Amino acid sequence: MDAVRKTNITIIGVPLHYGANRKGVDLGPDAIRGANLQDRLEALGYTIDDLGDLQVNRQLQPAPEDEKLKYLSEIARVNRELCASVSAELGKGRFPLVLGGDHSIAIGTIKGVLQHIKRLGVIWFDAHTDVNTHETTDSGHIHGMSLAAALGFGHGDLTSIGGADVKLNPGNVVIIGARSIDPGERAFLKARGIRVFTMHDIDRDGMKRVMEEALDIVSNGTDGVHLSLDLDGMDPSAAPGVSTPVTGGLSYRESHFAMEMLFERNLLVSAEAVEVNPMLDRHNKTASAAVELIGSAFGERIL
Ligand code: 4U7
Ligand code: MN
Ligand code: MN
Ligand code: MN
Repeated sequence: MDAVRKTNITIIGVPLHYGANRKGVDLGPDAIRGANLQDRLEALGYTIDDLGDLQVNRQLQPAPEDEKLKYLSEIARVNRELCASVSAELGKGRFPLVLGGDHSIAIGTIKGVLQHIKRLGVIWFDAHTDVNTHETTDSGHIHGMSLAAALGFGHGDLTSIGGADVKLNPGNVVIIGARSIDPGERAFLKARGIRVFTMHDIDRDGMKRVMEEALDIVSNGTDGVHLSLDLDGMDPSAAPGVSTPVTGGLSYRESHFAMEMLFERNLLVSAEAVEVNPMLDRHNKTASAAVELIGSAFGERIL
């Protein structure tokens, strides 16, 4: 492991909502910035460069209801740009911190990181597992397909981003907080042997044991870890402003404790916070939770 604690962070906003097919999540990057992300990280001693937002076409015609890859071409285009930007920042020795937008942007982020770190571990914090493909999806929403695409499964326009042979190893991925898994996803996760820590596991074993095991898995035989933080992993009482809330989620403190344990192991090389939807939020609570969780992952302490 040579994942250093990088002190130079680059913020990249991706105001994309097409993967969720729901307005509002495109306002996520500014809501997160507005919750004082930069000040908070600077107070921890990091140097921040905010590149602003990638351009997203705002005028697309509505996708047909039965379309299984809604807004594929715009999502693929934005993700290719994101992949290039993330890769360029890592190439300069900086830490990419990507602000979503819906979770489809994980494809571009992860493919960009993989350009530099071939053996990459991933912590996928989420109520969902996002391993649908156009063959298994009901909704046709690409934010439910992003982990599959980063593993090399799904439509070629998604899997080819950053190179079709550039992909995650399923043995280096853990999902934490899952409680809504589609039948096709269940089969996928079983077939690929992906370790899923469901809410049941967390209830039974506690976050401490779950994170110890999760961190062992993502650090074993890897050269760095990416954090993909879908705010809907938290319980809707702590993070109400998300595109697809699911009851029975991680508490505020469980989520923070997971981030604090992650910081203690000094594994992170990149991170993203996604699915913050200010139009469904109350008092910017979810954007604030995102900033607070990022703070913990970067070393904030209570005392
Ligand atoms: B998110 C879903 F059917 N599985 O595919 C789907 F439940 O990035 C939800 O985790 C996907 O928020 C949620 O549409 C994607 C659904
Ligand atoms: Mn997700
Ligand atoms: Mn989710
Ligand atoms: Mn969601």
